[in-house]
Amino acid sequence: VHEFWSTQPVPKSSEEVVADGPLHPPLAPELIPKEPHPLPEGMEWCLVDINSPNEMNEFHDLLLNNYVEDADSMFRFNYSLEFLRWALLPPGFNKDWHVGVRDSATKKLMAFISGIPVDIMVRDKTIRMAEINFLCLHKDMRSQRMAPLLIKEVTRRVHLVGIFQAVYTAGRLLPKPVSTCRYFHRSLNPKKLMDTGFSQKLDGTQLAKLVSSLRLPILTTIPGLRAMRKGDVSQVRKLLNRHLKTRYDVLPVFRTDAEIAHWFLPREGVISTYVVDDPESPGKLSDFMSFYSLASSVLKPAGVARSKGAVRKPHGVRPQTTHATVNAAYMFYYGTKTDYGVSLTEEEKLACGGQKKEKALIKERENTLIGARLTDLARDALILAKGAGFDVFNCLDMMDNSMFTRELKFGPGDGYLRYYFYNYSARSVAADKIGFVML
Ligand code: JJ1
Repeated sequence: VHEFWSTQPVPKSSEEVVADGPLHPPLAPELIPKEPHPLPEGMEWCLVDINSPNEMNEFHDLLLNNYVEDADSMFRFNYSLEFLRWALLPPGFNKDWHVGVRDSATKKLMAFISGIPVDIMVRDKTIRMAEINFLCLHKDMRSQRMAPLLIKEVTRRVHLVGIFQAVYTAGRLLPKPVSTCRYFHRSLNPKKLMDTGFSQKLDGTQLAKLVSSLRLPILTTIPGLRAMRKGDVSQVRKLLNRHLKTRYDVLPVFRTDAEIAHWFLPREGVISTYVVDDPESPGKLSDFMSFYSLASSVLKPAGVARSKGAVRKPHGVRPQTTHATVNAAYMFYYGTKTDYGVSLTEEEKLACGGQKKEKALIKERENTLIGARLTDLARDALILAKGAGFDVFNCLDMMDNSMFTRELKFGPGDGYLRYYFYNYSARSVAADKIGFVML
């Protein structure tokens, strides 16, 4: 069934993975081809220089017209130029992993795939991996079996630097996800979401009710919440690494302050990070949270994508079609110190009658506190996102997000995100144990 994936070091769909580990050992250098895989006649490999405004415009254009869409082709991701620079130029990036394919005759950019280096911890093991993203084929060359060539070529380039594992996500089901996450959405601009077909059509009365139930305060509520600055970097690093390690089974390890500065210092229209600078002890951070900005283009007017045979709505209630994009904020990483120092009284310990029950009770108390704190942080994130003009706030049911989605009126979307490893078979991971966000 999988002409390509059945030849690759990934678990078979049918197999249940029972132990974590590589599927094949590191390749001896002489077994790694020194030259790119051949391409079909008329196509050639290139690098896309992320620092070149011209090449970036070509890359941006390719994605704008050909990248990921929802199941009904009503929306397509619209990554901004600045976002793509942020995503592809982290500390330690490798320019050889920004791989393009051009039409030899016209030199038009027809395909792309990228990798960036990342240290991923899977349960107790930390592994240097390539994080593969932005695989994109021009619509005119779909079903020419090009994706396998791009994947093999980026794999070869990753192998050349002695890395033999990769992590990637896809909306589609491939062999074999280590985890499946669902998208959740919190409407900030219900009228616009309705008009673009992003959310369900409602009549005037229903919409008015919805608008009032979704109303948010103008001001954030957590005392000491402010935008992150350079001086916060090392505290954010410690907060984040600890939060990820104590709560999740799959997580990135942020080894340097430079990485934290890159991924978290605010960049207008790209990444927003807020810290809680404890008013009791100024300069000491107790929490932080972040969200990134990713618009989607509106492809078809709502109502056109109705299933065959559906009755055309009378003109008066036909949706507006004047919005070009839906501006979405996506939950990125957060961290909190809230669970420090939860302890039991002697009385409670006695009542537990054993270490095991004590541990469970402490965990339960920590979770209650963390849930309440994350709900406050996420509510402030919604307020800030609304104030910044976003139409919707998105997240997955990964990390501890399910602790706040219900209370904050997120609803499930129709999209899923599956997490995969290349050359690493890992026992499956529950969505709420995934602590690694892909852009
Ligand atoms: O955005 C998504 N779905 C939206 C729009 C659906 C339009 C019809 N298909 C959605 N809307 C409902 C919102 C509603 C708001 C109020 C509360 C209840 C919900 O469900 C989906 C995610 O749900 N997006 C996609 O499918 C895009 C692709 C996702 C896969 C990404 C793969 C990335 C690969 C590279 O890393």
